[in-house]
Amino acid sequence: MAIKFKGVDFLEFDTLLSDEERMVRATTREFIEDNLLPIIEQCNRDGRFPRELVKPMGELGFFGPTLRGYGCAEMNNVEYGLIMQELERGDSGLRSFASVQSGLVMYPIYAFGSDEQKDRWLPGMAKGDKLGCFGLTEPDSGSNPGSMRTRARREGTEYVLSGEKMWITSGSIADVAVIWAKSDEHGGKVRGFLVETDRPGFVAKDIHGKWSLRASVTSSLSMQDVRIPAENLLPKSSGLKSALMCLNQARYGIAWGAVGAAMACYDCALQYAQFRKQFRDQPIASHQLVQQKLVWMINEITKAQFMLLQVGRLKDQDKVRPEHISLVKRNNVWMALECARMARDILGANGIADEYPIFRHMANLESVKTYEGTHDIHTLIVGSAITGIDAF
Ligand code: TGC
Ligand code: FAD
Repeated sequence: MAIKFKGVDFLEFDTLLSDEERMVRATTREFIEDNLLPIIEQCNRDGRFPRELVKPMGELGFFGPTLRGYGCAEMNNVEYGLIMQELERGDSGLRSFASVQSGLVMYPIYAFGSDEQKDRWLPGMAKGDKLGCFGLTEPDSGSNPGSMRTRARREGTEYVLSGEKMWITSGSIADVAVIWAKSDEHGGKVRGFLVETDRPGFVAKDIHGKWSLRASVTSSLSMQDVRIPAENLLPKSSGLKSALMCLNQARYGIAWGAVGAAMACYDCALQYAQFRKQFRDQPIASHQLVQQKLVWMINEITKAQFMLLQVGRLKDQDKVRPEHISLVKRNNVWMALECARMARDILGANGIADEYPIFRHMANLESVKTYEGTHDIHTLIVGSAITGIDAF
């Protein structure tokens, strides 16, 4: 039944893209179709991250694609977004990996790191030779990271880090962790630290039993008096704001990625509805209620595409504000989850089988709705921007 994916473009969105942007999307799409789609259902069943794809992704320039130098691909933000869209059309887990590597590890090293730190880490990370993770969330500190307990104290030429981080993507496969901690030396202000994961006292343990993002590694990190050289402080990080600036990069990519997951669900449901017959030997696509669901999906996917393009162009001009990114993260992940639920419904019983990608996307999107700021936290960020009143 499966017909090759041709993209979703109801309103000639593609006419607003450059040849290069379309080419980056085509390359990523081909990579996912050739390399991820044939194995993803088994990875999801086994709870296995397809690590063998990391190096080829590095060769294609998928890591840190908007950074300048250090072997990065120097793309614009729409190209970056289109990569994330195509990765997540495959699986949110692979997009998650790329979000963390690019937006949450390479970006802070690039933006807040010393020249030595950039030279040491960025070229290897761009190639996929070195992997990173980002430790902000703690067992008792999720939506409100300012309440974190992890501490860094200065002892001579070293910092000593202690604390627990929770729900950390790529935690146990990372070579380096970007750890956010309150630094005694800086009056308890939050600072970023680069912690090599083979340091004594650093332990990463995987979280098992996930119903969502099964093809992604999620870990807890424990740090007991982990000693790092003083030069591992990210020198230009300053306060929680620096950590939140990293989130802007990753949230932006998630907003594009969610559209990829929505497209996968829409495309599958459309094909199924044209093929599956019920009542009078007619395809179920001939029923008005089924059409209504498909129209809802194409309508919302189309709106999301145009919002993203505007946010991407603003980002390229350095005019994007955090609340713009919150608006698209919030809207697009919600929209994708609704598409997944409607698509699952259209497939009837087949909607729960992993012969089709829909239930996997639906389960993944439940995490995507929560991480990088929950749906409701993004509501409050936009609410604060338009009213001038924080309601956290
Ligand atoms: P607040 O006082 O509002 O802000 C502190 C300072 O930061 C500034 N700021 C931002 N700057 C840049 N970008 C942003 N997005 C910013 N948001 C706030 C703010 O202007 C202020 O600056 P200044 O100069 O006045 O000091 O701080 P708050 O503690 O009240 O926090 C507000 C809130 C709720 C918005 C924030 O805490 C938040 O975003 N919470 C959500 C936490 C979150 O998103 N965690 C994500 C963890 S990482 C993750 O989930 C990775 S998943 C990866 C994957 O697998 O894909
Ligand atoms: P809580 O903050 O406890 O929120 C629970 C509920 O309360 C939510 O519905 C929330 O919206 C609501 N709520 C909280 N405060 C308010 C308020 N003021 N007003 C209204 N409602 C409120 N973190 C990292 O640092 N690095 C990672 O790599 C990472 N990867 C992740 C991967 C996965 C698969 C998952 C699931 C999470 C990951 N996270 C990561 C953690 C993620 O960022 C947090 O789960 C998220 O920020 C929410 O925190 P919490 O789970 O503690 O929920």
